[in-house]
Amino acid sequence: MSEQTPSIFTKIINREIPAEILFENDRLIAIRDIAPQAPMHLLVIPKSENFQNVTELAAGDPQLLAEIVSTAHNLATLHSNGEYRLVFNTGESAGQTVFHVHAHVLSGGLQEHTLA
Ligand code: IU
Repeated sequence: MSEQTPSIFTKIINREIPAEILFENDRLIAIRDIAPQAPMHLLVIPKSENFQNVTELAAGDPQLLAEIVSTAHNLATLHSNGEYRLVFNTGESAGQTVFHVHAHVLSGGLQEHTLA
């Protein structure tokens, strides 16, 4: 998938594309990944389209990055055993397909090499 505006995630936030939404506040949304790579595979997504990847997010809004981590913890506690892997694919060669920053939150019976 190439870059697009609005992004696929903005369309989900705007309810133009369906998704299973597990959490939402004014700054973030969390959905189930449609192609799960683990028994629990969620995406935590800032609503802002200002950041394409985690490097930009960490530099531009570190508090929002911290909120992603606490949201991942809370959802892994609610929907799994509280232990989780957090993955930010950054760049096409690293597997990033949607250039609207998002964290993969994987939990429960992970495969050794699962990188989302
Ligand atoms: P990536 O890190 O940019 O490759 O992650 C994009 C993810 O978005 C990928 O795991 C897809 O399965 C997922 N996804 C989704 O959950 N719902 C959608 O409608 C679309 C992609 I399109």
